[in-house]
Amino acid sequence: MMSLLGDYTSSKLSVFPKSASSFSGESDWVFHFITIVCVVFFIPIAIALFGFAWKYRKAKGEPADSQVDHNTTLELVWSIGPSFLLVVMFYFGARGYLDMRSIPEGAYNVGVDAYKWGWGMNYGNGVIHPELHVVAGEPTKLTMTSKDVIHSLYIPSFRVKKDIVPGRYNYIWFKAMEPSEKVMTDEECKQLADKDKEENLSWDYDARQCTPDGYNFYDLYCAEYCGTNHSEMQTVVVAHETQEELDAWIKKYSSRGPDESPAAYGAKLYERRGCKSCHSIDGSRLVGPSYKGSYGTMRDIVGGSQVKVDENYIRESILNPKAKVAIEQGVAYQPVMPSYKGQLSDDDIYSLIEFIKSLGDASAAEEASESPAEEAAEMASEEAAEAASADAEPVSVE
Ligand code: HEC
Ligand SMILES: [Cu+2]
Repeated sequence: MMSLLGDYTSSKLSVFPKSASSFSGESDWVFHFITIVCVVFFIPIAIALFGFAWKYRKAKGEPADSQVDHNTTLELVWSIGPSFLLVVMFYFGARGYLDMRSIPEGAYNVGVDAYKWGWGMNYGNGVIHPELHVVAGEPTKLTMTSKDVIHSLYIPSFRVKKDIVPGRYNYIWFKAMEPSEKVMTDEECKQLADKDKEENLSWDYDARQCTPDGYNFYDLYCAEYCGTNHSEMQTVVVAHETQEELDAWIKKYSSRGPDESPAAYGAKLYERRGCKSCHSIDGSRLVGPSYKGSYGTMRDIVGGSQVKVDENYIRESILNPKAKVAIEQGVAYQPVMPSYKGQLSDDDIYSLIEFIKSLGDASAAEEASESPAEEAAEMASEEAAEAASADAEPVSVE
């Protein structure tokens, strides 16, 4: 479960989260102005309504008499007077809207990929991470697409919200005004992350109120109901002080470290790239099958045949999930997994496969019990099968 609320002000009186973008001052001002005007008109009108109803009431049974009369001056005053207020509201509303619609030249561009149920922020060069990182004081433009249904990106403290519609690009821009603070040292973060790993937990943004890199954050939500786990479609925004700091952060996530094992990096991708929201590693059935102990087993697929969960099947499942749709205990899964074609490098896929293997490998146990002769025979037939499948269907990643 996730709930963020990293950006609410400590003041108990404040209705809104922190005002943290170049839009939020004016947006709040217009909102308060309209609210106050409405209240100022509503109260005297309501009082007059009840007052006159009381004053001119008739006793029961008495016939109503017609009172067709009017006061031209009075009617002109209460019609023309408030229309000036409407023009003022329109002016400020339209000005704010146009400002939000015109993206400044040279804005820092981040791609946003929304899917059921998570976010992939694309920083270019294959770096995709669920957190949105930007530079404070500089305009940022988000180019947003959806893999499946309509989502909506909403950053309350920046006062920006925009629907993300499948099949087209939608844009949004903002300028974060206040950099996020580094509230935890790298050392502390590492200790917590190691502890999480031991206990098989993921980073708790809510309890710690900071990111795994130690920054406090602004909340980012999906604001368009998009299915079962819509309420968990949340992530965080971090505003860095300088472009250099942001670049350093991006670099940190750019690829597998030189000493990092593929399985360990695969575990990170599993969290970062959203596999986690649909696949468990403890055997429980979520939206998709659990990875636990699945490697090397036989999987029933829609259409009536079976397939061995091996490197090729996993790779195909990641690049073209609808090619073979899994069935478990007689119940087929909904084919809702998005394709990761062009989004994961070969090394990423390799790392994910090694990660899945590390969660239990049925074929390793099986092989160990086989006699050398059997093993040789199997290897020969496997090679033949591999050669055949390579001819039939080359899998490409761009
Ligand atoms: C929106 C939910 C969703 C997300 C996100 C998702 N998957 Fe899936 N995945 C499924 C479903 C549902 C199936 C079963 C249906 C099918 O085979 O298409 C599946 C099947 C698979 C399979 C075949 C598993 C088996 O045992 O038969 C693999 C492997 C897989 N996914 C890997 C991944 C990886 C790796 C990621 C992240 C990079 C990922 N999935 C992200 C929903 C998801
Ligand atoms: Cu959504």
